[in-house]
Amino acid sequence: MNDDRKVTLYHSPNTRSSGALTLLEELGVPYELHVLNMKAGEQRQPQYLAVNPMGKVPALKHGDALITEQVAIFLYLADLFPEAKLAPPIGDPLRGPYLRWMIFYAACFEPAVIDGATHRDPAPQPMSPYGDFETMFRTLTDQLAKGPYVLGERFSAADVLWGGALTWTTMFKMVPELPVIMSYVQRAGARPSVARVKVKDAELAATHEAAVSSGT
Ligand SMILES: N[C@@H](CCC(=O)N[C@@H](CS)C(=O)NCC(=O)O)C(=O)O
Repeated sequence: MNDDRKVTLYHSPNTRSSGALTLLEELGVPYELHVLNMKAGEQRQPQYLAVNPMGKVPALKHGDALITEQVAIFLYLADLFPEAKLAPPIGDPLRGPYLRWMIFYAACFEPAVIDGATHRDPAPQPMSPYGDFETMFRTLTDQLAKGPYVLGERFSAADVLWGGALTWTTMFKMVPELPVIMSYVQRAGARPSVARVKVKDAELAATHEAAVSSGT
C-alpha cells in the first residue's frame, strides 16, 4: 500500500467514531488511532479543538486533509481504498443509490431520531429536513425490506454505517425494533469487523473509566 494513504482516526469508544473504526477494519487497511477520553473531556481541550473546532468525533486526517462528519469520512475512506469494493464507483448504476442512502442517514434519519428521543416536535412538514418520523422511517424500512443489504444483494460501506446506527438506536429504544430492522441489524452485526471493534472499544472504555476514577 502507498504511504500516501496513511490515515489517522480520532476516536472515542462507543461513539459515532466506532462506525468509522468498523469501516477501517472492514476495509482491512492500516490506520493510526488517536484516542480521546471523552469521560475526561479531552474532546473539548484546545489540542483537539485545533483539529476539529466542533469538539466532536469522528475526525480523520489524511495528509493535510481533515475530514469530519461521519458520513463524509465513510464516503472518503471507501473511495480512498477502492480495491475493497465497498463503494460503487462513479459510473456504476448503484453509485447514486449508494450516495442517497449515505446522505439519508445524516440528513433525514439522525435529525428525526434525535428529535424523537428528545421529544422535540419536527419543524412543519414542508420545512422539516425529514418531513415527519413516520415517512422517514417507512422510506427506510421499505428499502431494507428489499434486502439483504441497503443496496440489495451488494454489501457496501452503507451497511457498515446503517448496521452500526440501527444497532445503537434500537438498543436505546430510539427506533422501533421491527423484524425488518432487527434482521438487518443481526446481519450487519455478524461481520468480524464489528466484533473486533466491540472488543477494542470495551478495552478503551475500561481504561478511560479507570483513568477518570483514579484522577490520572
Ligand atoms: N454530525 C457529527 C456528529 C458527531 C457527534 O455528535 N459525535 C459525538 C459522539 S457520538 C461527540 O463527539 N460528542 C462529544 C461532544 O459533543 O462533547 C457526525 O456525524 O460526525
